[in-house]
Amino acid sequence: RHKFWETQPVGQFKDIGDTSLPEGPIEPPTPISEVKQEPYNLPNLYEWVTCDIDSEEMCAEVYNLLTNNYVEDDENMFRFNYSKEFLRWALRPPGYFKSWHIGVRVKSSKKLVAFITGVPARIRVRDNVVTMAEVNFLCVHKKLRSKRLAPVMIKEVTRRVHLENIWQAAYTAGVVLPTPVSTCQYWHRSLNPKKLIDVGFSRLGARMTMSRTIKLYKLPESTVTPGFRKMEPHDVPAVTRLLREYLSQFAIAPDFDENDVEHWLLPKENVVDSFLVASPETHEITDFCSFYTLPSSILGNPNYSTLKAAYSYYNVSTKTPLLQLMNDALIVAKQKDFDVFNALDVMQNESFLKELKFGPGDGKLHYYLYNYRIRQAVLASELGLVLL
Ligand code: MYA
Ligand code: JJ1
Repeated sequence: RHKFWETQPVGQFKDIGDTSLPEGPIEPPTPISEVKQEPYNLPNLYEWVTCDIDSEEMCAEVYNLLTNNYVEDDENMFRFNYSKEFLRWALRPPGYFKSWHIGVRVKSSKKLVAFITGVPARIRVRDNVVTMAEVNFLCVHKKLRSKRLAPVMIKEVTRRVHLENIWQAAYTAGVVLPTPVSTCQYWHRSLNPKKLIDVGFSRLGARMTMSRTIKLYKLPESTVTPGFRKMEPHDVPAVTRLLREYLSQFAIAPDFDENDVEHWLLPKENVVDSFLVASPETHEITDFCSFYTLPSSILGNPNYSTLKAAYSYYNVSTKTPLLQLMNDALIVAKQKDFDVFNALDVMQNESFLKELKFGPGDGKLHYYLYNYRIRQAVLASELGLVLL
């Protein structure tokens, strides 16, 4: 069934329920000198390229490939449209390796036709902090699909990760592969219901009119929590402490230090937004919320070309109820003109989704680990990890 994945060190379907298998690495590391030193062979017309995402020209090529060929919904109405600034952010975290930003070109025309990336991350799985690659942005041009290019790309990124003495990876996908460590549901909160309905992202509910729908999703003009403000650079140490403590309760979560928090959570215009609650008296930071900006192209609509979506990222509540904190996040997202606020049912998100009028989407997201066995799939609510 899975000619490629059956050959890889990942949990296999046949092993589900086998409690004799130990949790942890599936195969041991090998000496770096034994890692294949040359790239895998591509079909003759193609060549590998290491993408310099700092270069405006290269970044534009990657952006164009993804804009035209990356992930779509099941009815091909929307396609993720990661911005160049977002790609630069996603691909250059602390300690990143340029060699993990891998493209494939047509030799003759130099056209970029495929892409895959890794970035390093420390991820805690229960009690063990493991250095991993987070693999993302796997994309093969539409005209080159089903030619088994993806397995070569995955093997090549694996080889380059091994060369850095890293032996595990984490990744997410909308498709079922051997074998998910967890499966999450997407939820959507309408901010601009008229546009969402006009473009086919959502539908008028039964016995609902447009004006009743608009009223249903109305939000206050401004946030309600005293001390709610944008995160600033001087907040990095306090946010790191708050987030580390919060994430410690989940089975799988990133092990963020201050450098990671500075990179992943300090606000970056049109890329990531972060807010916190500072006690008006003590200035103590008690709560935190964040979301990232990922628009989708609207395919074939005469009136609209882009859906502006915010995606829930990391949220921590210790004093402000999570429901109120997230309602404030919705209010700022609305102020910033987002059309929809998306969230997965990870961490404690279930506690606010229904009450804040999110509805379940038609998409699921499966989480995977490479070369790390989990005895039993974890619940979405035990996941403390959000990939981009
Ligand atoms: S998830 C986002 C993936 N991208 C898209 O969905 C964009 C639109 N689609 C495409 O560009 C193509 O359809 C892709 C497949 C490139 C996805 N993850 O070349 P093929 C397996 C893993 O003939 P194509 C993301 O970016 C498939 O089961 N495997 O197929 C995370 C089959 O294998 P098997 C996938 O359609 C990526 C084989 O590929 C995926 O032309 C994490 C078919 O190859 C998928 N999303 O191309 C990658 N889709 O026969 C793994 C299909 O066995 C990283 N396949 O079933 C692993 C860790 C590596 C590092 C390890 C370090 C230690
Ligand atoms: O966005 C998604 N679905 C939308 C649009 C559906 C359009 C028709 N297929 C959706 N809308 C309903 C919203 C409605 C609002 C009011 C309340 C009730 C709900 O369901 C889905 C997620 O649900 N997105 C996708 O399918 C995109 C792909 C998701 C998997 C991506 C994995 C790749 C990432 C790897 O890093």
